[in-house]
Amino acid sequence: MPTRRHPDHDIDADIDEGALTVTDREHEAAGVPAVMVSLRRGLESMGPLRTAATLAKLNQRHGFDCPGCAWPEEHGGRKLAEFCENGAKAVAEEATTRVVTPEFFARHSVAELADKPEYWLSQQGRLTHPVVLRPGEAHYRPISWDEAYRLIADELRALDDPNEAVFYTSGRTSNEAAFVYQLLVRSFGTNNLPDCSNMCHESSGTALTESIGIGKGSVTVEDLVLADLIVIAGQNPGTNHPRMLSILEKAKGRGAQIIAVNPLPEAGLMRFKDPQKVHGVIGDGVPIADEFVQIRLGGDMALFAGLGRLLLEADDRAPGTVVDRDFVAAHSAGFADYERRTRAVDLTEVAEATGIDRAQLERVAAKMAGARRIVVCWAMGLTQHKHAVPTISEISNVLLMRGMIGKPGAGLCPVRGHSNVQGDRTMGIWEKMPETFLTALDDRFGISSPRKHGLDTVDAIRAMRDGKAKVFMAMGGNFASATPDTVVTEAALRKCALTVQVSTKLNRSHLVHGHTALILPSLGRTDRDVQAGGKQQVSVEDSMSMVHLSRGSLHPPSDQVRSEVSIVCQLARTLLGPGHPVPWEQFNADYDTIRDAIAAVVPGCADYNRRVREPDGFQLPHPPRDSRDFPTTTGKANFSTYPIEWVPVPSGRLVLQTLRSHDQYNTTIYGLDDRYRGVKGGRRVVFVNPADLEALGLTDGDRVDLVSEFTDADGRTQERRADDFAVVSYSTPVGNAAAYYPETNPLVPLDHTAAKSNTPVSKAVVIRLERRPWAG
Ligand SMILES: Nc1nc2c(c(=O)[nH]1)N[C@H]1C(S)=C(S)[C@@H](COP(=O)(O)OP(=O)(O)OC[C@H]3O[C@@H](n4cnc5c(=O)[nH]c(N)nc54)[C@H](O)[C@@H]3O)O[C@H]1N2
Ligand SMILES: Nc1nc2c(c(=O)[nH]1)N[C@H]1C(S)=C(S)[C@@H](COP(=O)(O)OP(=O)(O)OC[C@H]3O[C@@H](n4cnc5c(=O)[nH]c(N)nc54)[C@H](O)[C@@H]3O)O[C@H]1N2
Ligand SMILES: [Mo]
Repeated sequence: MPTRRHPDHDIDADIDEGALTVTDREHEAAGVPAVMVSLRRGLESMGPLRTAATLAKLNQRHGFDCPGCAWPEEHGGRKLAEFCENGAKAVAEEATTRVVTPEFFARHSVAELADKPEYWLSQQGRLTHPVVLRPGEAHYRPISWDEAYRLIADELRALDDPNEAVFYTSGRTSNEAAFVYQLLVRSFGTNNLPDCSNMCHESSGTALTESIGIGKGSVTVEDLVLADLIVIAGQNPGTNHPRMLSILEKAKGRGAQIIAVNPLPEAGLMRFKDPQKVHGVIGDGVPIADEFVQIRLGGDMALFAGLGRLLLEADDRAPGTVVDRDFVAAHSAGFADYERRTRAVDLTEVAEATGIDRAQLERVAAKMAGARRIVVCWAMGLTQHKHAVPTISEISNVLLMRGMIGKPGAGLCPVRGHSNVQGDRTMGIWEKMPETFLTALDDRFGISSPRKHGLDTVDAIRAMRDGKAKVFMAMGGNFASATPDTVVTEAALRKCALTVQVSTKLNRSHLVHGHTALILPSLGRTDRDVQAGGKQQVSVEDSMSMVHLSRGSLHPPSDQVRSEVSIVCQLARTLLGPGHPVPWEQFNADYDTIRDAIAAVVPGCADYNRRVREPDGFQLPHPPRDSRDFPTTTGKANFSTYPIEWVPVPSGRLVLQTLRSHDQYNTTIYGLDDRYRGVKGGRRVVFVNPADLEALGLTDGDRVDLVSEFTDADGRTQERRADDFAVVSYSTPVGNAAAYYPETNPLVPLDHTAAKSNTPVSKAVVIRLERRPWAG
């Protein structure tokens, strides 16, 4: 078994942004370069033995679930290599043999580390020991686990009210860890459980709960393969869900049409070479999209409303062929209002909002009218807008009208981000879990969970900013970098009495800290997890509600690294005392006992221990998908009639979307290249339409500062800055720009959030470009 190596000196990631080069963007995704990149990354971080051992177990029945995205595995015969380039990178990042030890913290002060870019921090390796930063000190120093638990417990007990503590979760936490974590937090007395989902698919959950009664997607992988029309809106699968591409190719092989709705011609949407097939490795690849709808940022609600009108008109011409009258009558509510509103949609406004010409709109409508099985997929391009909830409801409207829910090959497919973000919600990580869940929890354990709703991510930042929350604990993630309005958020975190980060790797949130700060190193998905009761396994839920086991097998970075379950259970024992009714010690020793509790509390999880051990796990119930039952307020699927909103571009300004490069996992930066978009050696770039550049008197390569402009509730204009970006002329709609997250998070105003879901509006920030004074 190869052991972790202690580097002679810290890994100096090449962070020279001066080396930036921009070439033509690539027109296709994957193929040979993708295989080579994944192998190279593996070899660099893990060496040959570990690379072979990990990649062979990735997403296999007896292996571990990929810590990358939440895309499901295919049932039945899994391919030997059920992974993708970016999954392999995610694994290499976690299984790296580089380590961040107490000596590392002795060498580097917090102030020094706070000056390093996120990329450098990402590359230092795995955390090996619990460390503490005490008030007034310059360095993190080792602390024993028991002392760390006591410190947290003391700070929590010193609060005037449990609601002064905030407990964040990122989406990699297993079901078992999530379940015990929310149980600890509710036993302590608060529902302050914000999570990354608040910034991610919250808008999808909110919209789908209103329209179909459950906030999860209604399709399986098999449905995608059976579909004859797949719409992919606001999602970049070639980078963020690469395993989805082979499913799309399969669907295409059966004759499916694919429509891509995106401001950018993303490589994975245009052409695809399957690296796992010989024909994918040579040749030109498979064209993915039959129709590329290059939509303006935020134009999707108008698009789907316009399509709704054209579909109603198509039905007038051939009654009963487009509108599924039986479905509408038996299963839906609100169709008459929807029909009235939608017939009056102004198609000129649709053209202005979307930037799509009438001919293309009619072509897309004809495809939607003619298809018998439609799936619509989406991700952050739809959820991170002011009008995200109405936009997703509008998609629902169109599918409901066509009766495309609860039948094979059709449905709604929000494509989730983090590998277990959906499972964490199922397990109770939510600031407003329903009463039925809380009652079941209380009944099982004899506790009394608080009923007052907790804080979500944006409200948690406000509470810390205003001194109303004083202890911040994070189960994974990188709160300081991932959240909006970096300057405000960092100041808020610095006001806390205590910040606690349970992490696998070093990140900025360790350096933006409260008066006292703790870093608690945890096992990741790939690590072996041995407790008093023997070797443990955990379970996760994918984007399509499949729950299955994951078993890590690698030697952990040090014997001082603990599992998330263990950290929660030991903290709970210290905080809640020996008389507490939850069997924390038993939970810690044997995760089967946690799964028994999950079976008793979480809907759809009966007999969890047995079912999760079936070869492909089991699927959680989804009433609309399974039986066309809609657990909404009306008991039917609800049509909605929100007023149509879109995002005009103020004159002389641009609307900016913040997105991922091909070489990052959220705030973890793998490298400085965005191969598919032709950017190499740098991340501070802003993609702008050539016509806008001309109008602004700028040329390719000019250096600019990005200044965001936001009008607050009092009508005042606020400005925020992110300095020194190179301009790249790019195929994006006129008036719409793009730049990478998290470098652009300082530009996203805290109060600019989606109606109803409170998700930060990361895909429509009004900016102006200011030429840097010394640039040519
Ligand atoms: N390798 C890798 N995989 C990942 C991640 C990662 O960082 N790296 N992150 C994971 C997470 S947490 C998530 S949530 C997902 C994110 O997956 P994506 O949602 O694909 O991520 P983004 O990079 O934000 O890309 C948004 C896409 O939507 C488009 N878009 C932006 N605004 C609009 C709009 O108004 N309308 C339309 N129609 N399109 C728009 C953009 O051009 C871009 O193609 O990926 C997950 N998987
Ligand atoms: N501007 C802008 N902002 C955004 C977005 C955007 O598109 N634009 N996207 C938003 C979205 S969709 C999301 S999901 C959030 C992501 O927000 P987060 O989930 O908070 O951020 P990540 O970068 O995924 O977190 C990375 C850190 O998680 C830790 N980690 C990794 N694996 C594990 C594990 O197994 N256990 C533990 N305990 N820790 C682990 C590592 O220490 C690593 O440094 O960002 C959001 N922010
Ligand atoms: Mo996400």
